[in-house]
Amino acid sequence: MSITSDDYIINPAYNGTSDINLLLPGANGIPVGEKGAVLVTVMVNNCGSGQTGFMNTANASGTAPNGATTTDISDNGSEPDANGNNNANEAGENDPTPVNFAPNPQIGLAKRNVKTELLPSGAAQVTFEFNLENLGNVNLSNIQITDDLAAAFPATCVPTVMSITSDDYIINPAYNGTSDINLLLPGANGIPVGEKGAVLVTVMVNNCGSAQTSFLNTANASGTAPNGATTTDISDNGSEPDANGNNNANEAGENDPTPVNFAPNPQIGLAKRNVKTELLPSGAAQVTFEFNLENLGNVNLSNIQITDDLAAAFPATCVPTVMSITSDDYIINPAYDGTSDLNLLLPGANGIPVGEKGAVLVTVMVNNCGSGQTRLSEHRQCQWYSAQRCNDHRHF
Ligand SMILES: [Ca+2]
Ligand SMILES: [Ca+2]
Ligand SMILES: [Ca+2]
Ligand SMILES: [Ca+2]
Repeated sequence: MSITSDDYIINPAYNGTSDINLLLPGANGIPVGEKGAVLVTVMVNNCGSGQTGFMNTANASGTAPNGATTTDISDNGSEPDANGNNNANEAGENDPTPVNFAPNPQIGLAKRNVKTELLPSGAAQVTFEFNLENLGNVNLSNIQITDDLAAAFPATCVPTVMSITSDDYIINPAYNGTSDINLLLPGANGIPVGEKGAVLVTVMVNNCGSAQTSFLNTANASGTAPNGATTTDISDNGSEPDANGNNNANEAGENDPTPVNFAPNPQIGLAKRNVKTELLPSGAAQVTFEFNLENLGNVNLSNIQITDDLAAAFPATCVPTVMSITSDDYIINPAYDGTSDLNLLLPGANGIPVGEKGAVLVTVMVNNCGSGQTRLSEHRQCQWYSAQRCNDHRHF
């Protein structure tokens, strides 16, 4: 049992029976419009099996400068004045707070397709994340997740489990998704009230054939309450087992299958950032750009290239000169000058695997943009460019 508050001086003698004051008498005030909270934890013993439902209210009081007293009967929840009329002591806002000791075992499971990678061999490597949660009011033992890969990837597909890992549970090393569909070691795992845990599974799928590219897949969770009752759930797609937050994950809209698709989907993504612009006393400007490349699709990409036309970026009379081009991730093109050779990467020399990222840094010296100018300014630069260019180069 405990009583704490960040806002008030609590009454350490509060025991809820002979002393029912939560706050130290005469020691606390509350300014207009302010709020404050008190947290009480109570251990309740010996209720017996016939007594499981309880209703409960608390009372508040305070004194005004003119000596008038104001009181309120608590409302259920965290909002004293739900209708916002500055009167909390009215019908609909004095409702008791229910407490229930009836065991309510509730397990929830979500299944997410983290990554699908199509390999040159024609096989696909699929990674799933399973998120398990105890949504009930009793600890669960003997918890299990089952996922039938033969049902998920039917003949002629041949699924093979490449890895199964968890930071939270003891996994079943014999899981193969076909003859043994238990992800967790049977009898070895439990989950306390309110806790969550995850399991990651990577599966290699071979031999599906070109006609079979779209799959739907569900997993199942189960656990045992202290009274021996069992709770089960069908997985929902994504990482949240109980999207509507009602502590019941096994309902319509929360048992949806997880899609997997083997149709090739090449997707490259590029971002360009102005890391630094340095205006030199000479009137030249030194500009550093960072290019971030990402493989957002499900196939590895070869022959990747980034082009950047500096003559278009900095038109006459500007003279852009590449000072440096570097990358920790790719073989750069040492001949890149941004005018006659626009390729940042050495042609034919670079690839990017599914889900990977990489960066290139380029520093450019820009001279001679305007006669009679000793420094470039954004304002002046914008006068020279068309409106579109001006927006594009606002960083310059
Ligand atoms: Ca009200
Ligand atoms: Ca009230
Ligand atoms: Ca729900
Ligand atoms: Ca569900």
